[in-house]
Amino acid sequence: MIQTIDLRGRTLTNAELLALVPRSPSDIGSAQAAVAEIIADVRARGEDALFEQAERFDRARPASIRVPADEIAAAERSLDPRVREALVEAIARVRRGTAAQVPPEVRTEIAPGATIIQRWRPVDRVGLYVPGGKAVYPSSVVMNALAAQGAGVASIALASPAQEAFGGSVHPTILGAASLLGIDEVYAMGGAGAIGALAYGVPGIGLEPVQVITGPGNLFVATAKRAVTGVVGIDSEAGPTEILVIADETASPDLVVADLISQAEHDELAGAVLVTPSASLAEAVAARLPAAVAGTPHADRVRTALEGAQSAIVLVDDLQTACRFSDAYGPEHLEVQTADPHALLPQLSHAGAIFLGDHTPVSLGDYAAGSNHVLPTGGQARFSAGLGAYTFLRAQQIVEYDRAALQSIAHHVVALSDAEALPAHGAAITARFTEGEHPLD
Ligand code: HSO
Ligand code: ZN
Repeated sequence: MIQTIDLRGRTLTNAELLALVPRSPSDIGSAQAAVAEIIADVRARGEDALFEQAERFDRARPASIRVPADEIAAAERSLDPRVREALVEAIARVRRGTAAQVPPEVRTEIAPGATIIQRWRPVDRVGLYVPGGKAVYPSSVVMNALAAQGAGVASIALASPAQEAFGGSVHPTILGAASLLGIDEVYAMGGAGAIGALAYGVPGIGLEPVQVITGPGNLFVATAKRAVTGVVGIDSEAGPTEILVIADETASPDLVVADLISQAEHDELAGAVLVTPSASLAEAVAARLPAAVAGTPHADRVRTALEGAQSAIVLVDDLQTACRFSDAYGPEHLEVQTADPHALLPQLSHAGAIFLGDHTPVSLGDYAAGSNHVLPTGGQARFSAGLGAYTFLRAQQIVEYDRAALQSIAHHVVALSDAEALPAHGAAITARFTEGEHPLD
């Protein structure tokens, strides 16, 4: 049911490893033209375009695009008490984890009388996108909102597709989670149109443009986020979820099977990869997968994901090669189930999040570990981080020199400004001193 890639006995360069990584290509380019049209329509016709798009793409007729505040509050009261309690606990844990992500202000004395302060400022307003497709993810509301709130973002707008099953409004569990997080600005809009509306604003309904848009979504959402980048900042272009497990002979095949299936459950395109030097573990996992898949509620989806080109059991010579393979892949989620998981950490650089040991499955992180579950997919972990308070923060340097400090560096600035044929730069320095104390004397 799952392909095996046998790399044993082969010495591979990083480029060769990369070529062997089981992953389906992203086809973000394919939706560009359609997405540009959808966004242009929202900019031109505002709410009317959003109503039309809700009908066309979500087969839903929202009574209004902005969800009324009393509906959001009512949704919180109607939350299943078990779900409410779990959300409250998840919120508390992720809030604590997020607080640790805010870097402190640092003051550096470069020379006597010369200081630079580096401080971190949040953006003013952000847009959170919560998908409404195959599954409803109140946990994603928690992850996105807390990262922004932890950064100190003052204004949050949430967008989620209109759902016909709920009178054309946003799914009540999403609304309930939003209310628990103190979010009262919610819009029943989805897909590329929603991203355009957040980026450019919709004056007719009082939707002010945001500065950063985050959150997962389908191909159209990812394409739209790319299209508005530059107008706003984005977290990353979220693709199908993926899990890579590095395991040795000490790992439990049943736990590995359970964890691979857990993420394959998201999507037919989800990727699940086991990398191991243990032939017996590989065999045991391959042997147990079919029955375990058959017994899982979303068996068809899981089977498609595991049979796809993006999933594999990869046999390697040793754990060191397993780490090299993982770094070449750059997984969204990396689990390490080995005798000494900590020993591998120095060799693991490119992963959205790393889950260590037998008792830290990815699904814990999906909901309630205290970490964030919005993580870079498709190899983006090689150059970007998961969502955190820092996603909404900008570093800012505050520079202050006193007179003596400026005087002592002045001749160097003048020399460099002369070298660049920008003498007015130097003149702005010398203008601050009288002839007798001329900095070049
Ligand atoms: N594993 C998903 C997040 C999620 N799982 C939400 C369950 N609900 C992407 O990291
Ligand atoms: Zn998940």
